[in-house]
Amino acid sequence: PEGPTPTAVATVSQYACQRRTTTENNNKIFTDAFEVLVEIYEFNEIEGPCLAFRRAASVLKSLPWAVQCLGDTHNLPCLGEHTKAIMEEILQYGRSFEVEKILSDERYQTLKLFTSVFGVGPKTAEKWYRRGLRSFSEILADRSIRLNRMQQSGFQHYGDISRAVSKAEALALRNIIDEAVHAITPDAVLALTGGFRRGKEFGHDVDFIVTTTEMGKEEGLLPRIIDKLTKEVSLPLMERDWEKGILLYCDYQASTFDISKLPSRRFEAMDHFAKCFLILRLEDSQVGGGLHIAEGDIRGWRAVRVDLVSPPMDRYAFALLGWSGSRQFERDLRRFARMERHMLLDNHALYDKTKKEFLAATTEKDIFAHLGLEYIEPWQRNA
Ligand code: TTP
Ligand code: MN
Ligand code: MN
Ligand code: MN
Repeated sequence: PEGPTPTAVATVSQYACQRRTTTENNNKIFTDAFEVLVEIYEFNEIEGPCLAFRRAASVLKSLPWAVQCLGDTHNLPCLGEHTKAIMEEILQYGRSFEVEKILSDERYQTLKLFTSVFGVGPKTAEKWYRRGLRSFSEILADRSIRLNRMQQSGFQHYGDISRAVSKAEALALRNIIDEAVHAITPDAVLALTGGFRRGKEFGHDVDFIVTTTEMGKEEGLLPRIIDKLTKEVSLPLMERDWEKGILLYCDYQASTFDISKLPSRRFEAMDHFAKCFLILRLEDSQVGGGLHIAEGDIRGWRAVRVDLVSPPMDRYAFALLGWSGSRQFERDLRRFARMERHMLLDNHALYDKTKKEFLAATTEKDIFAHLGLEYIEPWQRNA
């Protein structure tokens, strides 16, 4: 095969933020297997191996070549005994028996199914599994289960929101939101972030940062956008099948941001910016090239998950870096900052523990420079 060989490649860092990882994955047969193991360890709340397989998958994703034999991996970081045993199985038999056993396990399958519903996390899925529930129809028929509003929407729009969002759909949504925010304030700033900023062709949702160039004016911006989307109708009255606007679901969380707080050490903790988790109705006519829906679907619209986050402008670079992902890239940025630089990084700020001061940034490049890291472009952050 063409392309670089293992020996032609320089040392691979243990940190994803020191690797360039595009959407092209040359080692999918291994990383798909690792991702199943990550899931099952997550369901079982076993952190160590979960992290180990996440890191291993991330290292293999960064390689511009495919691993052909275990010998190819001897210079690579983050590949432990268990990881190599799985890789060996795959190299030898084309599949891993340990992974296949998990895939055919009823508990794994059920938890995977239940957590695929918007608003259902591993805890709830486990609770339902323990009650003996195995399917959506059993959940929906169980009178003792009270679904929250998020889960109700999750079931209501399950078909649509479990279907991938295309880049064309993401761009159509950008136009809709762009129009809404600029009608509210001419100095609005809107940025597509998340997976689509990293160059992905498909995503599970569409993520945006919305703010204003004038500091403080971003307060109240999300409620005004939400209000506008509630009133917005995409079809003439006669043709609408709902009396509602394009806003099908909205969970708004007001800002709890405190400028004086040190960056959080817990990555999984959410940031403190105002944000909303939405489900929007997107019309076929709004998407260049049409909706990404099933053949034979004649509704002419689909539901899409959209996240909006609204940081104050002086936090923009940190929010953009934090919301561009990937999650593994973010984890390793923070770990690198802490372990290698004695600094604390999160979606709000960068703090130097040695100098006991916050480091200002107006661009992502400023943050990489403060950390003494080579700049990694968004499309190289698919760790
Ligand atoms: P996601 O939208 O979950 O993931 P993604 O866009 O990388 O991939 P997908 O195509 O599946 O949607 O999250 C995007 C980034 O946002 C991710 O790096 C984590 C970050 N994020 C926060 O920092 N805080 C939050 O509260 C949430 C929900 C996400
Ligand atoms: Mn996303
Ligand atoms: Mn995701
Ligand atoms: Mn998201």
